[in-house]
Formats: sequence, C-alpha cells, structure tokens
Amino acid sequence: MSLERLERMLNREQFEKVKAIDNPELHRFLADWIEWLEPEKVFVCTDSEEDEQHVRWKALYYGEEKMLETPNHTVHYDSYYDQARDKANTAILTPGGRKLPFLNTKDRDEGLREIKELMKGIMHGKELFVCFFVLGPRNSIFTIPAVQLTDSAYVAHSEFILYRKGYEEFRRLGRAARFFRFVHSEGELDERKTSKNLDRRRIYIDLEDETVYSVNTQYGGNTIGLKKPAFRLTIKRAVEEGWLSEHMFLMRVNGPHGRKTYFTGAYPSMCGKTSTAMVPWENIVGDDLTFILQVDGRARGANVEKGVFGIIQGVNQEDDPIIWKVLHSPVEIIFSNVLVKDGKPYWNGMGIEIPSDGENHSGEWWRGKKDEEGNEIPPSHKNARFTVSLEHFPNVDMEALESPCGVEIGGMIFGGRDADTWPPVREAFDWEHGVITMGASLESETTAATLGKEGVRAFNAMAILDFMSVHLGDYIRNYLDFGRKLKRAPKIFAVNYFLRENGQWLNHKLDKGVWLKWMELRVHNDVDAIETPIGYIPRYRDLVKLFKDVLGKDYTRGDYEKQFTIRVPELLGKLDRVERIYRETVREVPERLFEVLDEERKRLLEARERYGDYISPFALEEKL
Ligand code: SPV
Ligand code: MN
Repeated sequence: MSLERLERMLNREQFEKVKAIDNPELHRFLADWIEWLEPEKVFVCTDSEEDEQHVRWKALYYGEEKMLETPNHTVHYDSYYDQARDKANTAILTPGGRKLPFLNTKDRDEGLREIKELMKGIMHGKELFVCFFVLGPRNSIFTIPAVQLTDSAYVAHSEFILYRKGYEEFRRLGRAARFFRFVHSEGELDERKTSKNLDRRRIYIDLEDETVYSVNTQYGGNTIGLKKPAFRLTIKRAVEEGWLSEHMFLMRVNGPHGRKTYFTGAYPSMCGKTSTAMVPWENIVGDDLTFILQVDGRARGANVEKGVFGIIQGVNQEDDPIIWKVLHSPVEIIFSNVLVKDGKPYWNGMGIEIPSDGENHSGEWWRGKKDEEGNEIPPSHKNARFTVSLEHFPNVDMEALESPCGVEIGGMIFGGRDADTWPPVREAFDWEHGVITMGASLESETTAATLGKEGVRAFNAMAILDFMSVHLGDYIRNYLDFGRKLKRAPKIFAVNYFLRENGQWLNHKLDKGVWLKWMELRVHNDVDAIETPIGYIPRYRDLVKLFKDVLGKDYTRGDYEKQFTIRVPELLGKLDRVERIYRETVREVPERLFEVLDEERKRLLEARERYGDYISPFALEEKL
C-alpha cells in the first residue's frame, strides 16, 4: 500500500532504494510525508559515495553553500536572526500540554496540527532529501537508526559529515529497526538563501512517535535532526531503559607509561567543552554527545556522532593549534556565519588581522555596520561554527570512536561558567556526591549559544537542561540508579575555567590541561588529595609538578591559594539556590538529593566555624 504510493511519487531509481529496506512503518512514514510536503523531486541517499556527492553538490547548486578558495571548504549562512537554538519556539509535545519545568510544552494534538499546517506543500519546487544515519557506532550496543527528511542540502550535507551512514543498517535491521524520524523544511528562502519566515519557526518534539519536526529555520542546532532534536528523544529512551544519554564530550587522557583513561565532560555550550576535548596532548573521541551504557558492571561510553559542529570564535593558532591546523587544511569543512573575503574565512578572535569588509551573516559587511537594533555587527557571529569529520583530526582516537562496545569511562567531569564559587578542579567523594553536588547542581552564565540575554547565572543541571524532555527528578533518579548498578563507578569531578577576581581571569586557557592530568592520576589513585567540605582538591606540590611537566610553567603558591580557596559564603548561597529549585520547581526529586545537599551544607558550616569564610587550601592540607 505505502510502497505503491511511493512508487507513484518517486522515480524508479529512488523508489528501488526505499523498496530495498524491508520496513513497512518506514514506507508509510515516507509516503505520508512526501505526499504532504509536495516536493518537486525526491532524492534518497544510500551509503554510496555518489549519493553523498549528490548532496554536497546540491548544497552548492541551490546556493545554500558557496565554495571557498581552499578545496573542499564551503561557507553557509543562516539568517541574521537565525543564529542559535531557538528555545522559545521549541516545544515538547505532551498529551494535554502537560508541563515540564524547564522546557516549553504544547498539547500534542494541537502541536501536530499546527506543524502539519505549517508544512503543507512547503516543499513546492524543492528537492527533498531522504537520508539514513545512525546514532552511535554502527551495529553496536549503542546504535539507534534514524531517517531524516529535509529540503536543505546544507542540513543533509552537515549530517553526512557529523553522523555515520545508516542506509545499510536500515536494510540489515529491516522490520526490527526502532528508528527516529526527523522532518525538516527551511521554508521559503530569501535571495541569500536563508530562511525568510522566522516568525513561523518551530521545532516540535513528539516523544510518542520519536519524531522531531523543524520548520522555517536553518541553524544547525534547530535543524540537524541527529544532533539536538534527537537528543530530546534519547534522553527519554535512556531514562526508560536505564542508561545515560548525555551532553558530554568523550576524550582520552594519557597517563604515565602509556596509560589511557577515558573521560566524559558535561559543560553548557560555550563553556570550554570542545576546547577541553581538544587539549593538544590528549585525544578526542567526541565533543558533544555521549551514550553511556552499563556493561559487566562498568560504565562504557561512545560518541553519538563522528564529527564536530564547533564554535569557531576565538580559535587561534596559539591556543587551539590542532583545530587551527584542521581548519587550514583542504579537508571537507562547512564554515557557517563567518566573514568571507576573497574566498577566505575569517572569524572573531582568530589572532590575525581581519579584513574591514566582506560578506558575513548580515550580508555585505563593513566595519562599523549596524543592525536594525543599532548594534554594531562583528565580523563573524559569536556562534559561528565549523562542521568537520573527526577523522581529519590528528588527535582523534579512531579506535575508541569506532569501538562497538565503547570505552570504559574512568572519570566524568561537570563544568560551568562561574565567576566566583567553584574551584578550578575538584573530585567528588563518591558517585552520589558527584551526581548531586556537581552534575545536578551545575550553574552557568548564559551564552550566545541560545537566543536571549547573555551573562546571567542560570541553573543548568548536567548542562542538559535545554534538552530535558523528561522530569528532572526522574532523570536524576536514573542517574543515581545507574551508579548503583556499577561494580566500579567512574570518579566524578567538577571544573571551573572561569573564576574571576576584579574582572581578571584567575586561570589561563590551557590550565585545563593540568586539571585533566591531575584527574587522570586520581582515577588511578596515583596522588593523594586534600579533603575539603566540597570534595577533594589537588595538593600544591602535585600541581607544581604538573604545571611544569604539562605547560613548562612555574605555578606559584599565590596562584594556587587564590584559585583553590574554599569560598564558603558563595558555596552556601549556591546550595540554597539549587535546593530551592529542586524543592519548588522539580517534582518527585529523590530524597537522597536533599540529604546530600544537607550534608554538604553541614560540612561547610562546620568548616566556617573553624577556619572562617574563605579557607586557604594550605590550612586544610595541614590535616593530611
Ligand atoms: C550546543 O549549543 O550545545 C551545541 C551546538 O552543541 S547546537 O547544535 O546548536 O546545539
Ligand atoms: Mn552541545
């Protein structure tokens, strides 16, 4: 039945490609949506190089990307007002519009009706790309197949760079495939090929059918189905099935004598996640999304993706030598929302002189140009990005990236943008303490990764709140349960790269390389540490050695003392803020969360009695 409909709508060659997948549910989904979207033609992508090439070419042909001077480099622009994830117009569809505390929700029937109406016939005159990918490595314990429908060759192209191809996986799984679906249309485009009807921009997530709809937008965070749209679906699956789907990088930290220790790290967008995963002397496995499963009592992680959709602002030769080199080599890269002059891309903070005119996300650009609100337009957007496959990074751990059973996780890191409270690095007492006082208590200043005001301190548990498609209480319960199932749980750490004093940073950008080495040693109990009310911190003498070994720097007692002072008033204030949120906003919070927060408060109050408000790490070290 659906096949017959598809046969009428597709040409023979494309029809044969979908017919070769034995999955009636997929056929029905395709037939229904192709009928509804009314594209002029349909292209079905198999895993072949020719099909991928077709998509690459069409992105140029339709003008969604333009060639740059370096072979295989292209540039794509999103509308000036479509430069980040649009939280206001993103909603989880729930029966009766049942509320979630941190995300918009909308009545499912109403949302589906609205989105269908917006999408009726929206692909007139356009080519629809039907693409198959998988989340996680293929044919692995992590694999989730997904099908993407989009009229944006740029979106499809990005997905070929970022995800493993899935057509053969669909064929192999046939009817057994429990697949995600993504339906995207960029809608009407203006002369610059950017989405025009931003007032009708919508991203609706239907958890029941595991389908995400996205319309009238092009920005990757709203449109690349397997990235953040899928993430809302995997969080729900993970909570239902007892595993973890996290907003985390996955990396290898190289210990003494060739020891390899894998870490995950959760940081809100623009808080150092990619740059940590990319620290020069370690190895990257993934920079954004990690699945974590329990296998034989161990936590094993895999990168959901195989590429990077990374922030380009501030990437410079000195601080990010690896990314810099990749961005200047003739490998396949899509630059988005950067300044282009004479076929070369430029971005803010790249450490070289930037031309004073060219083309950027605002169209023709010249220094001093203002937008409609009277704000001066910088050369590139703060959230301008590059899209590139990890295989092109000299520091990628390819074996870990492709391992069908992932890698054992030694440590999990939580970090935020915090001017005055957390020390640069510390270790939790145990899984529960880490999950609750570090992950579930994460606060961070808002950034340009989402639309809205920047620099506001905001609660962002596990750096995942933007995607929290289930009740946060259930999510945290699942986390705590997950740890209980493990024979050896990863150690949990918290980092903060953003401590400030009188407006000055207390740390350098590459200090994170030292914290990583220290955490690696701690995972294997190679160094001891100072017990504080909020966990273990490094001893000065260990850091002196690491700063020398890693950065060739002398680390002063003064710097150490300033950075690792335990700031009791700020820590207590934070505990109160976090507890209030869990008491007032989140339902069915595991009681253990409140107990662990209470224990922490008690320890802080006792320490204050004895040492005062600001406790030097040297004072605590004397106890050792
Ligand atoms: C993030 O903002 O967390 C990103 C980029 O990783 S986006 O795809 O926009 O979500
Ligand atoms: Mn992210």
